[in-house]
Amino acid sequence: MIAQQEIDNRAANPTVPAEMPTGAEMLIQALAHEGVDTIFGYPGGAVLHIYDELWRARDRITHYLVRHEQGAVHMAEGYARATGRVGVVLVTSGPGATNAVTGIANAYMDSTPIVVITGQVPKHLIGTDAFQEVDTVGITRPCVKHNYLVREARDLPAIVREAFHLARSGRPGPVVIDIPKDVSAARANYSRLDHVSFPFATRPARVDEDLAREAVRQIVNAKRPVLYVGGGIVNSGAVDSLLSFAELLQLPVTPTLMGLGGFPSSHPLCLGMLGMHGTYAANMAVAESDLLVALGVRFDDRVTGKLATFAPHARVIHVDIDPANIGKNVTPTLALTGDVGQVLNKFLSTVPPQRNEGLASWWDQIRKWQLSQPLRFSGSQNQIKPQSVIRELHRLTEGEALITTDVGQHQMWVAQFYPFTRPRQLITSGGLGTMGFGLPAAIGARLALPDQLVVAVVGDGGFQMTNQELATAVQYDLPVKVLIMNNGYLGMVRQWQEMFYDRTYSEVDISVAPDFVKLAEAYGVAGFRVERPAELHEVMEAALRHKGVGVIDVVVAKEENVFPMVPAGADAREMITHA
Ligand SMILES: Cc1ncc(C[n+]2csc(CCOP(=O)(O)OP(=O)(O)O)c2C)c(N)n1
Repeated sequence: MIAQQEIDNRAANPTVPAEMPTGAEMLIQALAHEGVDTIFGYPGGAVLHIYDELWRARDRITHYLVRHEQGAVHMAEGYARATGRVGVVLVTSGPGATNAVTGIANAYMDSTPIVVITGQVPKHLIGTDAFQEVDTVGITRPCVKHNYLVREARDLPAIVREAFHLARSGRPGPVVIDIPKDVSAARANYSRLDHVSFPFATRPARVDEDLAREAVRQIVNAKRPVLYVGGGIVNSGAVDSLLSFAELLQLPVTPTLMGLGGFPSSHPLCLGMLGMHGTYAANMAVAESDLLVALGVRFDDRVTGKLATFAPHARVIHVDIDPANIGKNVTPTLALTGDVGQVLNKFLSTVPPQRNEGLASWWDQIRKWQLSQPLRFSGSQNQIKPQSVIRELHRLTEGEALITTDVGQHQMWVAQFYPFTRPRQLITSGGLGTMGFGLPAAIGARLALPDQLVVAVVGDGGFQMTNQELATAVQYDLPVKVLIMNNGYLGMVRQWQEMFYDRTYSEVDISVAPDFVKLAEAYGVAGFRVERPAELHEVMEAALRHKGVGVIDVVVAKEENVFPMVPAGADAREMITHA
């Protein structure tokens, strides 16, 4: 009997000799050539040739079989963000591709380098509403750096090369390669491409000397400067340069959610996170600053609030690698397009020996804001306060854990109460705000960093979106810990309803939920539960010490709110500091 692959081969190109490699073989070769040893994926009809080939390459490339394609992409994101390497995903056509879209959009918003390979129906069926056909290139176009529909097997090596280059260069992001089934079956000449010239290739632009000198002049002369730093600091590896620059000029620093860990939270120059749930001091400093130095940020609305009154007295210097970010939301008075690490190094070499008289009065003012409105919460004897759970987590892990989160109140409490000290220590869904991100991202991060304690802090809502990936963690012995902040509500939505919709709790009660300890046990995972404040320390300690995968269900106060809060679209000075 002729194998299906051979039938497809012949159909694809009857004249090509059988000894030439198939598209699937070329794909695997090209991936190996990129140094890929890890793929997260889920098989299906359109990728059978590729899976067949992958099986033969299993000593070089390990495939991690997930339980849902969204999980595969988040795992690749966790893997990429923990290491800076490109994460790789393989899924089938149609529903496989559409299930992956949330992850792709998430990676796009958070500038995470991943390559997603999707199967497609054979070329001659494209456009016929074939079984499991979907226009993957069309659907993903707005949320990828680039995507390809591969028409000829012989193009695969160059496309893979270029896709990896695009994913990791400039502002990193997702790239999709859509491969029709007949293309993965077709035979063609394989040429290892060491010297592909990329039409998109962007040579890192040299930092403009004059602009850099002018920027430093403005910074040195500013009376109320603030460094507003984002994920670009982490992606560029600019952490040391940022620290040196801030210390040299004694500049206050406020990181975004994506920038947390890009500057040590415990450093005296650090004002804490800014934005909707940022610290009072950070938001006031930005509101009163005369010079905002924006480094690797994109002026997200969760940071700026009402644009018209954002940093109203400030000149703005914006440094970003992506020219599309410059002037998108806020028009800078001085812009430098380029790698933020290189720009900071240029700044460092440009700082003149004479400075202004110093920032003593600015720092006095900032310290007053810090003292008047520190991050705080009221304790309780009989209810576990969610903020205290994060504090306890910080204590027990000595501040060293790599934390991933879902999206919601728990995510903001992590950002507020777990002081991150190193880049890539917090992996969270910032731009898209994807519930269900935490567990799969933790699995990917743990795989990349086998000696690292990885804790996914999740909501009881978000956990139920991807909890099936516990099976993946068990199958591959990736002992992540899942800390569920269980408030029985879609907490962040409930908070908005309490504050802005007259306490109309419309469709946020999720108290009908599985017993999370039993659910964990059903997956062969150790389950722990904490219901009283007095047990918190002991149970969490035991759970974190547990060698395998662990789920800790912490039953927290149901109606706690995240403060401070700048209401959406409001001026930072309209911040609500407490209930
Ligand atoms: C996939 C998805 N759907 C809906 C939302 C809107 N949303 C934002 S936060 C939130 C509540 C999250 O509840 P939970 O996971 O229990 O976390 P909590 O806020 O209680 O900490 C919702 C529904 C979202 N961010 N992502």
